[in-house]
Amino acid sequence: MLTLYSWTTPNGRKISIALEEMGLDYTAVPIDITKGAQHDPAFLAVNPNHKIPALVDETGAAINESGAILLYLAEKSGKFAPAHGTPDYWEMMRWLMWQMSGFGPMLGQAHHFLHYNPGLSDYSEKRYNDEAKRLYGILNAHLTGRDYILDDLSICEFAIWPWAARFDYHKVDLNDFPAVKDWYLRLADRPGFQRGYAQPLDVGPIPRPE
Ligand SMILES: N[C@@H](CCC(=O)N[C@@H](CS)C(=O)NCC(=O)O)C(=O)O
Repeated sequence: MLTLYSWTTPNGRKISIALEEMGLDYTAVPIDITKGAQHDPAFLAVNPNHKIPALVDETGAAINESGAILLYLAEKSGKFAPAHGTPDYWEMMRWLMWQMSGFGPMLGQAHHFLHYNPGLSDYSEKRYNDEAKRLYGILNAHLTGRDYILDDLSICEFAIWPWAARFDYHKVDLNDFPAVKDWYLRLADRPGFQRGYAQPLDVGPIPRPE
């Protein structure tokens, strides 16, 4: 049994989507970061970094950092990752690191300035919206003519898709990135993505671009 500590955010949904698609048994424990639950001593015993997601396996593993959790789950399930050390494995790692260092932190900054604190800094709004669009351009070029980031569905989708689901927060029109839009909507129709999106709480349907 696995215990996922999470909230209704992109980094949390990465893991619940992965767990659903992998068919692994888990319990989702809500950590309401809007009320400061990430600072509770009981949660800090699981993740001293004060952030969701965190995963505890009954085998004794306790992991934080969503990229590390995805790699752990791919290894545990034997699914959604190419064989270790192959060129495809490193292609997967390249996209996972791209998400963890760019298409996550930069979009998070865009959310801070464009969605949660609009009007505070024109400079910052432009800087992070421009960077969000640059990153979508990279993803769009890669996905043009392909169904998935790798040859098949992989943990790269679990890492990247939940951030694209916040397109409204970073003020990106998916119609400007047609290959990303097709990929996004195809994944949004998967029952595993829908179940994972609704964890640890169901806050409404997956957003769809007009
Ligand atoms: N690099 C971390 C980032 C985790 C993260 O930023 N989590 C956010 C929610 S998406 C959080 O817990 N924020 C609460 C806070 O910063 O106090 C990961 O990928 O797991």
